Amino acid sequence: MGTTRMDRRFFLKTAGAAAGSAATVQVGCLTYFKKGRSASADRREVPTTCELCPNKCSAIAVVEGGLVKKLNPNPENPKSRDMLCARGNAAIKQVYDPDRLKQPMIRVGARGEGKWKPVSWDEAFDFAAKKLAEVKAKYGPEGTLWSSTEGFQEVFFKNLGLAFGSPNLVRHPTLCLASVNLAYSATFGTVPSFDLLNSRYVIMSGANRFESIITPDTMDLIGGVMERKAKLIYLDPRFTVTASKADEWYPVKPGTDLAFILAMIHVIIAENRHSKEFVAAYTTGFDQLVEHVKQYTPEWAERETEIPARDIIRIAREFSDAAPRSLYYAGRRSSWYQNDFQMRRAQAILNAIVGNWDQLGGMVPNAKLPKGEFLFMPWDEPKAPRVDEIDKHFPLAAKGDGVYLKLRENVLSGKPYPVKAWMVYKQDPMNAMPDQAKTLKMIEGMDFIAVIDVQMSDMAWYADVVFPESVYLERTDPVEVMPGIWPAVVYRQQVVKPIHDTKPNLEIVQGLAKRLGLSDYFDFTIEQWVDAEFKELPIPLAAEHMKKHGVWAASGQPSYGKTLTPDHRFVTKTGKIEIFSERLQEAGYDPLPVYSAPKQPPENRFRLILGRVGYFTHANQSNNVWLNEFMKENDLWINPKPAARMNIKDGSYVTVTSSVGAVKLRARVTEEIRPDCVFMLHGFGKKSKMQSLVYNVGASDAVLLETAWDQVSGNAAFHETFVNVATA
Ligand SMILES: Nc1nc2c(c(=O)[nH]1)N[C@H]1C(S)=C(S)[C@@H](COP(=O)(O)OP(=O)(O)OC[C@H]3O[C@@H](n4cnc5c(=O)[nH]c(N)nc54)[C@H](O)[C@@H]3O)O[C@H]1N2
Ligand SMILES: Nc1nc2c(c(=O)[nH]1)N[C@H]1C(S)=C(S)[C@@H](COP(=O)(O)OP(=O)(O)OC[C@H]3O[C@@H](n4cnc5c(=O)[nH]c(N)nc54)[C@H](O)[C@@H]3O)O[C@H]1N2
Ligand code: SF4
Ligand SMILES: [Mo]
Repeated sequence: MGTTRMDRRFFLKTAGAAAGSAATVQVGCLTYFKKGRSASADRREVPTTCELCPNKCSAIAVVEGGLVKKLNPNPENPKSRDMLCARGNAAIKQVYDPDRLKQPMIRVGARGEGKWKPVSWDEAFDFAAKKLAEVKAKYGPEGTLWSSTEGFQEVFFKNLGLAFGSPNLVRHPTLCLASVNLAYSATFGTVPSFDLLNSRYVIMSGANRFESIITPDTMDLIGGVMERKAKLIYLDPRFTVTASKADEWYPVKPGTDLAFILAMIHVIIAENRHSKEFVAAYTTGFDQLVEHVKQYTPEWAERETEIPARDIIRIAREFSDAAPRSLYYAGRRSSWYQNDFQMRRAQAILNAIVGNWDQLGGMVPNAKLPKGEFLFMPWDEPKAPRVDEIDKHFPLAAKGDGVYLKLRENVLSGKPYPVKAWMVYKQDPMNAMPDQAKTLKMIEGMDFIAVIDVQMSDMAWYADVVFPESVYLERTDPVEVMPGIWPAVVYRQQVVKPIHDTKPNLEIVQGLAKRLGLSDYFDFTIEQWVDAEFKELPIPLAAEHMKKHGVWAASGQPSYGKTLTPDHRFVTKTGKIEIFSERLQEAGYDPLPVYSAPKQPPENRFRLILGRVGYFTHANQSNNVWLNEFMKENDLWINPKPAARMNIKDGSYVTVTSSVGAVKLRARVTEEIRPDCVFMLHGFGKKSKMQSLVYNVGASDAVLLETAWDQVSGNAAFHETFVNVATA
């Protein structure tokens, strides 16, 4: 499909006079509730797209008397497969949250003191624009940092940063999945999906799919594993819900999964179980791999991983027997260890040599559906290089996302140049980055901080101005393509009008752009934008369809094997699947995954590991009144053996200390974790008093985590921190 340049004339032609902005209606919360109770007759069902986590499931909102009464799953989306999770349901409480941000606010006390002055939008915009202009005059546009996490309106925020002239946009991937993405791209030239619905043998390193929900993987696993069509082998130092559903659970020694995978490759090659035809036709570097893995015997791996050699051998045999309908699943959050990239590379190689690429029940390259794409009016390339020096330190990393932790180091040191303003959209670096004290130092060094959020996050709590965004049920957002084995296009339309003095992100960006002389870049309404996107969808009456259904998916079933033709070139240097990677070698990295043992905690110290539960997303929903019912306070999982040694009782308070911080938590003494590590959940111990349910309740893992990153991708290494635990 073609690309459409967006300008005013184009809109006049295609969209005419669009409907007025969503944010003009402001109704007091109380009046609104009252109205809702007396007028239940006007029931409407509005298809939309959930925004409570990155999955973007299709939902149908039931509105009665102007109030969102219920959210139902939308069966038409093949990615969300007629599912709406607990968080998705609780989005209602995001709208009617008494703690939510209700109007723009400017800080009046010291940063973090919590003294705020409610202001008009004009005042807030004028203030921010003046501060940004001051920083630009003093330090250049590169003196401003633009941080954001995925979201359908993120594009507007990023483009404001670019139009302003800053090279310093930084996104969440290097706190999340940068190493796994880079590892699969380095091997296959792309990041595939995993066909869990049709797989018969699945191995997962830590990917906790029954709690850390990824669509459609979670539902497909439930379909496959729970109905016993597939065998699930699960490695995790913790007994998670996924472990409880698996056929076999191995409490692997943390940081040693790479040894397990290399030993599996060793067995498969030694027993001649790899797919000779596939390897010959589609890969390069297999001969080097044969030599390389000779050293990695199952007996050696048993000593590293504490998984018995006989199990490693059996699993390798079962895995290759089940191929191509077998998978070593990639996992999503790969912000684990400093060699994470190589661990994920080894998985990719293992998958490749059994020939499960582009196969039913194997890995499948993502399909995409076309939609209109807009070119913004061009801006000048930024003159300064990125402050994180990504080209120098991480030549293979995704340039547009930046490298978050290296960026923080450089901003703190003022080298290569000072960065003095921090713009934040839909992100909470106070909790998403390790070492909160260091993030606070970075905050202290800023001349100006603005945050766009729906609630008073800890980051917002330290800002100078807070812009309240309307929550997703109050917004219309750009149309989004969801790539996958069975791709879809989804649409988020406004369900109810904003109930407070909030605006969608586009209008916040426009308010700032106007005052920064950048209006021309954002000279459109969201309705115009969306209409123009609909025009490129290859379906009849696309706008009507999307408004009525909220989703469009290709008809028929997914097809496999499109890339398995003699003339297919993978997007790699050699055009083949790269087992041995010259590109890595040229960049100074190991061209094949080399094992190095993780450092071990000294006696009486523990490795801190992280993860999720099904009912919160990251650090951002523990204050949701429905979800908070599931868990009021986070705790520290600790094994009974060390707990007994230290006289720690279940439910008693302990002090947890790392080299960068200390917190107090209740102990949960449980066999469900190995004795050498402890676990805590994300999202508690908030500093923001406007998260009243979790302010100062429990603790934030970010206080304890030390700064470390994966060498190749720059992805944060969150599982490299050792802590002391003592009775409080
Ligand atoms: N300590 C620690 N750090 C981590 C992780 C961890 O487990 N522990 N996990 C890592 C991972 S995997 C990821 S992906 C990142 C995620 O890191 P973040 O992107 O920071 O994660 P969230 O907490 O989901 O969201 C941040 C903010 O977005 C706001 N928000 C939600 N919806 C909207 C909206 O519609 N509009 C606007 N403007 N704001 C909205 C929320 O209120 C919240 O304050 O964190 C990483 N960092
Ligand atoms: N409910 C819910 N669902 C979510 C999210 C959410 O916040 N809440 N966030 C979404 C996002 S952005 C992401 S990135 C994904 C994250 O989902 P996943 O990729 O599944 O990652 P986590 O659940 O953070 O951590 C996985 C597990 O790794 C284990 N682990 C720690 N160290 C090791 C080790 O050395 N080896 C092995 N084998 N296991 C280890 C931990 O105990 C933990 O159970 O979830 C997504 N889905
Ligand atoms: S998994 Fe849950 S929170 Fe995430 S988009 Fe789907 S329904 Fe919403
Ligand atoms: Mo993530």
